Amino acid sequence: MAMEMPQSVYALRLKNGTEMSGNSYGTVCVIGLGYIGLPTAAVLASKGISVVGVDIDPEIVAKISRGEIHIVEPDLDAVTAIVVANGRLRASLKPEPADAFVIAVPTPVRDGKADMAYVGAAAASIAPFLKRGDLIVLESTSPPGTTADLTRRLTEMRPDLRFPTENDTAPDINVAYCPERVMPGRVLVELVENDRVIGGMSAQCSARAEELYRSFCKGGILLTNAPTAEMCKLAENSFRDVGIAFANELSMVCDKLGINVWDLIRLANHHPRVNILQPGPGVGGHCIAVDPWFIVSAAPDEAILIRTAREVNDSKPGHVLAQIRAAVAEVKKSHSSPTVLLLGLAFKPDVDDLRESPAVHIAESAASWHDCNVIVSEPHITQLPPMLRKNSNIRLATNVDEAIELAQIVVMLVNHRSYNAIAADNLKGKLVIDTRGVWS
Ligand code: SAJ
Repeated sequence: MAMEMPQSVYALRLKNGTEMSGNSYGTVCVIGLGYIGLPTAAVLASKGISVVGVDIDPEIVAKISRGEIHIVEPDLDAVTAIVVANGRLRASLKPEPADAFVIAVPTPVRDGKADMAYVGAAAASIAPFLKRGDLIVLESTSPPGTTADLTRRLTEMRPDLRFPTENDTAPDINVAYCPERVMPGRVLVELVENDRVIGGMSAQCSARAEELYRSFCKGGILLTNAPTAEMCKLAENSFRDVGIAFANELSMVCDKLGINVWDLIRLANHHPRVNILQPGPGVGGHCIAVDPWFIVSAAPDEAILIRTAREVNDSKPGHVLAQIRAAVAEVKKSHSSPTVLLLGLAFKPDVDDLRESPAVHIAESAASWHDCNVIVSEPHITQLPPMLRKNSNIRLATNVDEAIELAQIVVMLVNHRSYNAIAADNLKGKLVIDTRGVWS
């Protein structure tokens, strides 16, 4: 069967696997081959740049070296296979000398604070390979001041090189911050089409970084300083978190008042200046549920709304659990052991990513009650994640229609496209808790 060329590959105008970028970066080393690093490495390689992708996980390195990928992202498999086969992308456990280094490692939040250990380790790993004229770009979501800290640490590790300072306009090494802003599920399209914000440690650093991103980015490239670029990313995700918190709070208010929140939002959004987002079971993923805390920890007395929005969104799974609990109590009046079907585990529709997913949290708590059976449906996985394997009263559905037949309580947690096929008739006589407004 002929391989259909994905749309985003067309968008890259890939010819025979590569298209020469024409800039001064012949080699780029990308540190971290996760949800951002791997697509960035593959897209750079597709522009004819020789890319070494570095990861500390030997399995990831082995997989990419075979031209395969370890994450689910539309079209990334095809692009990676091409650039690995033509030798433009190599995966390695160790960095190598390059003209530019792009750092895309995780910055998890622990106890409300950003854990910058992976960024520190990435800096230490590239320090021995730096030479005059090199560019370093940090893409990991980071608290304001991180790029300056990174520069200070590198200055200590490589005293033989001149790093950028406010007064040094022509340093040996250029350092900039350029946040990733792509949406999982649309990464290849958005990497190429979205605007980018670049904050250099100096104007020269910004200009050098702009040159790199121009090689693949068709969107606008907006130059600023490093702390503004760092804060820009945090502000974008906090803006969305606050918007979702408003929708989630409305849903809880409406539940109390007996008003259909979905009808309400539909009607209110007819106002030309109102655009309320959608309530759900809570906010998940590694970005929106995390990044606002970086602002809160940088300015705890000022970031009141941002903190409250996080708390509202974090409280939503508890609200859904209380609804399920009430439904179980109702069904127990006629069944000794009710069956609850939870539809969806991913953190949002049509992705396989279970990270920080409110649906997982809801499933974990429901399974610990022991007075009901829990069936979980998630079309993107073949076995339950480890935290859901602890209890014997929870299992993964193999067929969603059969699971609906068995259940007295059906909870819509993630509106995956495949659930559109569920016939409304099959839900007759069930207690339905619809956190996404699919049937409401
Ligand atoms: N959600 C709702 N209601 C909505 C929209 C989303 O409950 O109306 C929930 C989703 O179900 C999910 C969570 O919010 O649990 C986050 O999903 P999302 O689709 O809003 O965002 P992410 O986390 O996939 O990607 C975000 C994007 N940021 C913004 O839209 C401002 C993306 O552009 C960023 O690159 C990404 O974070 C990131 O990496 O920071």
